[in-house]
Amino acid sequence: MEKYQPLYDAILAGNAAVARSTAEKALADGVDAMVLIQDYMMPAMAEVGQKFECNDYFVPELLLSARAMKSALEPVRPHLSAKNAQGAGRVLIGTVTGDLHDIGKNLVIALLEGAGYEVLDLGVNVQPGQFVRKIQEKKPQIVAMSALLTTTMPAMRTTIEAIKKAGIRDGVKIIIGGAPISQKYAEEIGADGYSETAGAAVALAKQMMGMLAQAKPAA
Ligand code: B1M
Repeated sequence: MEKYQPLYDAILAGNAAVARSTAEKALADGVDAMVLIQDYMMPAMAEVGQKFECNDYFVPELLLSARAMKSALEPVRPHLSAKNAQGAGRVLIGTVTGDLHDIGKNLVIALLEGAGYEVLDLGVNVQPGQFVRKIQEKKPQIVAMSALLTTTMPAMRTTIEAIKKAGIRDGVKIIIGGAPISQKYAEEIGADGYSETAGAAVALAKQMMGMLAQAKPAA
């Protein structure tokens, strides 16, 4: 798989054009989309994070690498979705208020769509009221929240409280994730589930859909 090392290198170097063209070439060569994400794209972002921690990279480099990652993900996404049936359920997702990180969220979206979920993406910096209004309007079965900063984690609790206050908590399952989040934190704030990775979010969504089906009164 050394052949696609330029994809890793391009994300690390923040070269969006090369990241995209290498991903396209790999897909055309028949490389599995999940292999590209798991073996090249995610490890590259992990190294970007390490470089930031060592003061080797600063915010401008992070922004360039994030742009390269997004650029590579664009051609990869349809290859995840095409394989699976639609109709698994509807998920509303967003990065919580104050938080601009969206790479992890976008991977969660790509994998959920690949598993047949309809995903409504609210984007980043999503205020609790926006979650509430969209739940009322779109009636998703699952609400997913992402947070990457320890300072924005509490916005997940605030959002759950706003959903409760609006009287719509019982109609949805709430799942959360992001680097600083844990199962313990999910339990503490009253979320229904936590997943450490984007891949695990798919299994979690399936579990949530099963719980909703069981909770339905018999006709
Ligand atoms: Co930021 N940043 N950042 N950053 N950034 C981190 C998170 C940080 C850990 C870096 C560090 O110091 N080591 C640190 C947070 C420290 C803390 O909170 N304790 C940090 C900081 C401090 C900041 C700023 C404050 C920096 C500054 O301005 N001085 C600032 C804050 C801006 C804001 O949000 N208000 C900031 C800004 C940025 C950029 C905008 C430059 C850029 C983001 C660009 C973008 O997303 N479009 C950025 C980046 C790139 C990072 C790092 C380097 C990489 C994050 C990433 O994309 N990882 C990050 C360091 C790191 O993570 N090592 C860092 C790859 C991605 C695939 O992983 O997002 O964890 P991740 O997602 C995983 C799982 O967590 C999970 O699935 C994904 C794949 O398996 N997952 C979910 C995520 N969401 C989920 C939701 C689910 C389920 C699973 O729902 C059910």
